[in-house]
Amino acid sequence: MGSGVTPNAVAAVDEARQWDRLMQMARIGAIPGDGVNRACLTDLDRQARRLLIAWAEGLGLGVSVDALGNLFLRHEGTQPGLAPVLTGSHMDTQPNGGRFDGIWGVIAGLESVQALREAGVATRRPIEVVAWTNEEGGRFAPGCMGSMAYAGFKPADAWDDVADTAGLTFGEELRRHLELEADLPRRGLGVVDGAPPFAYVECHIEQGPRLEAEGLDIGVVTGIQGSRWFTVEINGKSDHAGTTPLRLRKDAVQDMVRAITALNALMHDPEDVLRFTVARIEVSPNSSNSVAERVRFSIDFRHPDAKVLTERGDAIERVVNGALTTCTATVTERFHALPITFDRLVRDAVERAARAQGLGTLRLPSGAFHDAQFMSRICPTGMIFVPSRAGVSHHPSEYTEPDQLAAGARVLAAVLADLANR
Ligand code: HGY
Ligand code: MN
Ligand code: MN
Repeated sequence: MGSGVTPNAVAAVDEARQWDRLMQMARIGAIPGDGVNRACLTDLDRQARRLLIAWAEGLGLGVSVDALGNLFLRHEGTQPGLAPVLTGSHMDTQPNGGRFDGIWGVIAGLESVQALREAGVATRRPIEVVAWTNEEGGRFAPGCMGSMAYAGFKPADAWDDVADTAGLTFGEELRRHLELEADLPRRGLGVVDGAPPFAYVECHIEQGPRLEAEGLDIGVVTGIQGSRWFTVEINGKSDHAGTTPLRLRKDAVQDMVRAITALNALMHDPEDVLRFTVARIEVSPNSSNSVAERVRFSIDFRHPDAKVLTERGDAIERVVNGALTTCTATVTERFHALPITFDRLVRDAVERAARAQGLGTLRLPSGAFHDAQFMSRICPTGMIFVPSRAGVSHHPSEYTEPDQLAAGARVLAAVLADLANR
């Protein structure tokens, strides 16, 4: 494709329009401190999706939903039968989340497609903007359910029995969600029902400090580190806190402390590359004067080296059981995403587009996981990062400047025009 049209599309990206859409989305589930709490498959999630659909329909994009609730907005190509280029991210947030994680990737996709259409840039391939279901895994663990199912990594019903803290299951909530969106055209599920896309490119905030620290504009993401999630359930016996001698207790909380202490030793890394987090703990009966009979705690373990991820992750169950003194434990793996390296095709297209626009680029891996981790199994995939203020994310103070977000969308517009004309 001649480079003559791409500058028009790049110029057609509208910073104020993109920012206004992001701020409208941020009002759906707004929490104090400029944060957002918008869990997947909730009324807030559906409200945000309806707003996005209204914008897309206003542009003449085709709207459809698949069996996992993944939402697609299609810009038709001059050769509709060709495999499309996909771009997008997720709309669900952490419970104490920010205004940009995920949702910017979806809004940037819409903005870039709108810019291409306004600039009259025809593309051979269709372009589809996608909003993946449940990337965060906050309400229903694990994350990336929509993209994992789309990429054939797990069967569509793999998580039907996963329950949220209210006892509602993912399967029930997904069925209800699809009924409430029954007016939207349905489509098959990714590679389960059809061919893979030609390529996938995802815009996302960096969620780290490097672009800001180095004064650079665009992260050319080289890959994503591996992640493994586990749930550890420890079972003991409830007793009266005032009358039961400690030597007779089966105290699940005390054994949890021993297990986490032993896991900290297993996960010790003087180079501080390894990431080990326990952040969700449920105690039963959760009463200050009854000895705990059961606890459940989460493990989020990450590392860029598959060997470390495998060896230390596989040791978790042995280390937990070795630490217990009076209780028993069950260790269940919930999520297993190996480290991935992005394909050169998309990575180089991102770097070329950013440099052509005079933007400073940095090649870097992602510490956060993304839907792109699973899309990279089925098609050439890459990501575009923009700076995060102080590297903060998964917090209401998450922030990226309007002009930084516009620069990311301009790179995306050029990359989409490039890939969709190959
Ligand atoms: O947890 C993650 O890495 C992503 O931000 N959901
Ligand atoms: Mn995200
Ligand atoms: Mn996130």
